[in-house]
Amino acid sequence: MQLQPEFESMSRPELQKLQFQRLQKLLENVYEKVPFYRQSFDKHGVKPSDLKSLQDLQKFPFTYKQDLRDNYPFNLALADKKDFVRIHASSGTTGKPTVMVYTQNDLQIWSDVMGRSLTGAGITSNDIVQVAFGYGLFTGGLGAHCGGERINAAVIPASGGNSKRQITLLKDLGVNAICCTPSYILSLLDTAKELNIDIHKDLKLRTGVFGAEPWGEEMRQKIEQGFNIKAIDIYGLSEIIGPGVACECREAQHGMHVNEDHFLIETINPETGEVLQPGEQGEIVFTTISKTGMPLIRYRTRDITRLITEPCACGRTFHRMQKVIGRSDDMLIIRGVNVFPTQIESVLMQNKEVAPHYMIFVSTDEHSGMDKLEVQIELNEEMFSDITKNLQHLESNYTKDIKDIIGISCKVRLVEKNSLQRFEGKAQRVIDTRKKK
Ligand code: DLL
Repeated sequence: MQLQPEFESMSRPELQKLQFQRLQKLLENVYEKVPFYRQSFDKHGVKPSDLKSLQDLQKFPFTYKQDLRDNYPFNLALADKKDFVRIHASSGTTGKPTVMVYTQNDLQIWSDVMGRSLTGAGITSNDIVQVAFGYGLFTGGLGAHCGGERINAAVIPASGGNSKRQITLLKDLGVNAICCTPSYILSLLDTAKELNIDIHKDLKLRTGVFGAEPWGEEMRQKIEQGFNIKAIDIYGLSEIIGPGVACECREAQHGMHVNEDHFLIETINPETGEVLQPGEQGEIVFTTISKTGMPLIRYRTRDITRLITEPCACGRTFHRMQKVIGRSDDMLIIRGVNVFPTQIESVLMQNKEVAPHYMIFVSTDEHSGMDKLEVQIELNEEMFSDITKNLQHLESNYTKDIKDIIGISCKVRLVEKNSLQRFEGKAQRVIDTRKKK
């Protein structure tokens, strides 16, 4: 099902025409009204009139997170302050937060793309949707909320946390769909077990829409089996609009359709900046072509994935992005080898005795000065009670499996159920205490 088939199933030539018109207007507007873009284009020797086709976007300079920081809080805005109607911010680990402003037009776009995403996930006006993303400066809560209302679903603004109450709401109100981070739904699964909830009898959940952090296919299986639902991946970032930049369809669950009438997507080689062919893995870059608050030109997301341009069974013509492997800045370089935490996760999730909770510790070995990697894994209840199984044997199996995938050895430590931290929002599974070299 599609909310706006007139856009979602547009022919590619029609879509490209629309994209070109919007892009041309945007470049002219930002060049005229935002000093940062005028300077940046001038420095690069390009003018809006150099855009003769969509391909020509490549001639324009990138925008980085640092540019948002340097222009804190509103210097990148295109709109006048009187036209701002919402402000979100991302905290960021270092320095100033980045601030995003929305006009009425932008909130409408956001509701539309979130409404499309929830519709594509199979949610309708007959459904009750529990939004367990955090509400606040983070865009997850309000984004999913407005999308749910856009499609006339009944929205419960539960926000994150208070897991027992979340389960009570799911059960008592007969909730059909939930939106939260994949790590939080796993934590809710534990709570449901603790409360002796019979997932099949007590709950009416059929859909989960999960995002805001990377999660692999194996994690999807654990969630789908655990809750007996379809688990749909949704992607977005505050700078571009929030959740709803791209979302999987229920039919295929294979790649997230990018709302290309609003967001132009490119994949680039993160080192050279060169634009890659569809299918090649690289960093995702977005240009927002219809926002009026704080539009961004060729924004470097740092997210690594690849584009799928083949037609999809659902009939949408928007290209898809594959599940995100991770952020280039989350990539660990351990003893010179590039490691994405999702690679380790994929090994762990393939094993039925592993509860879906793990932590990755990277440190410096005191004696050798070399990088040391330790993965702590929680075993599930059945496994722990099965004392006949040899834990050491399991540890060495996991060590070998992880080495097979990432190419370096690590220490695996199996830990007791409920001993690892749980997350209500985005998980932080990597603790890196290495001294900076
Ligand atoms: O996480 C917006 C969002 C909320 C998306 C709810 C989906 C659901 P930020 O806090 O600005 O915004 O973080 C954006 O999160 O650049 C990715 O690295 C990561 N991310 C978001 N969605 C996914 C996903 C929100 N489905 C950053 N898979 C992005 C992998 C994701 N990573």
